[in-house]
Amino acid sequence: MGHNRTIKAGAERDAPAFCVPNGEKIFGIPFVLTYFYLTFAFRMKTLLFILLSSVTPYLTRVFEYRPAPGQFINTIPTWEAGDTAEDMALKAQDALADNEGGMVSLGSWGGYIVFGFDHEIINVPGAYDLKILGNATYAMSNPNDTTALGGSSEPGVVMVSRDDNGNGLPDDKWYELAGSEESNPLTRFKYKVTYYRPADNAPADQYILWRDNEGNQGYLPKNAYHTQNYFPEWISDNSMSFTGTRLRDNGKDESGKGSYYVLYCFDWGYADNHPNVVADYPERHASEFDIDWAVNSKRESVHLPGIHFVKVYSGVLQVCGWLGETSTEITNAYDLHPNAQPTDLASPVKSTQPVKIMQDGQLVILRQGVRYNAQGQRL
Ligand SMILES: [Ca+2]
Ligand SMILES: [Ca+2]
Ligand SMILES: [Ca+2]
Repeated sequence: MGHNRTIKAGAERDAPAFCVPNGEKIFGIPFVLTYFYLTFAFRMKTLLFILLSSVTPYLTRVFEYRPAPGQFINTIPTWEAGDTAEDMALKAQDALADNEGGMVSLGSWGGYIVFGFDHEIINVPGAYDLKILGNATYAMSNPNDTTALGGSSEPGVVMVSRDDNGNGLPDDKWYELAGSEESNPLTRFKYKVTYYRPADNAPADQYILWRDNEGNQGYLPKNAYHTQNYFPEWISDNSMSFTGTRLRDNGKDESGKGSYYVLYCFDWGYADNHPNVVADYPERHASEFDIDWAVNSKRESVHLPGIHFVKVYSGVLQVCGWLGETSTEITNAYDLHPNAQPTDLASPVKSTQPVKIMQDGQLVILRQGVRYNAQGQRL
């Protein structure tokens, strides 16, 4: 066939295979026309893809909701007698999916939610890819007039996963997104906490016992505002364990007498950390995440072409007086560029190159989870 002969001839001439002599025909059609048709068809396919990809940018499914104990557990969302873990995941989904705008509380440190989207969120190079909304606010006033941003920041650690085996389920490898506390010496990796079911007559200030893998222990107190059980009712075991990254305590009693706590924001890279919209500081990209922040369990940067699943867990283990334990809340999440197309569908490969990201208008180089500026100085 002319088509094959043309390619061979082209190869022998050490020229591009589609370099067809003037007047030659492919499938009986003049080459120039064929080229035009192919280009047209390709553009139509692209157009069709965009028209047919009626994806919603918002999260569509909650696969798992496993909060740690806390003052909003069994109420946000509400547990009703007989509800199982699956029922509670569905309730969380009803609250969050498809831009519903409800809220889910993750309880104390480690408590988590796993949700997904109806499409792959593409890791657009050099761009933020995902936004996660919570209920953090900045403090209206701070008696100590500090310039640090704070208020009700309850940072949650974000993990991402790609549906590599294509079964639609989050049973693939997970990667944490390394945020601003990645190189903080107070950040504890591979941390583990176990919470114990309280006795019916447990005192309010020693309500839920926790023990960690470093030999520490403490209690989550019960407060007067929330009188329901704080241990998830649908969990039949007498303890719950969680593992992950524990971020340093961010709460401070600025009144000195326990009446006014400020929970300070970390710079970037955590959910429920900054307000969802920071109109005065659009460059802050509050609550936005770049898939290129992903690190593996050795805290080495990895490149993911895209993700389907997100896990968020409460990242701080602290109790702030009458405010109670710090717990991440989630209200929504969405793809920042839902019409992006997959351009690189290769399996995740460990990046040997440093990742370059833009942060607040500055070039930041992320190398094995550590941030450097353009001059190579550690940030
Ligand atoms: Ca990106
Ligand atoms: Ca899967
Ligand atoms: Ca919160």
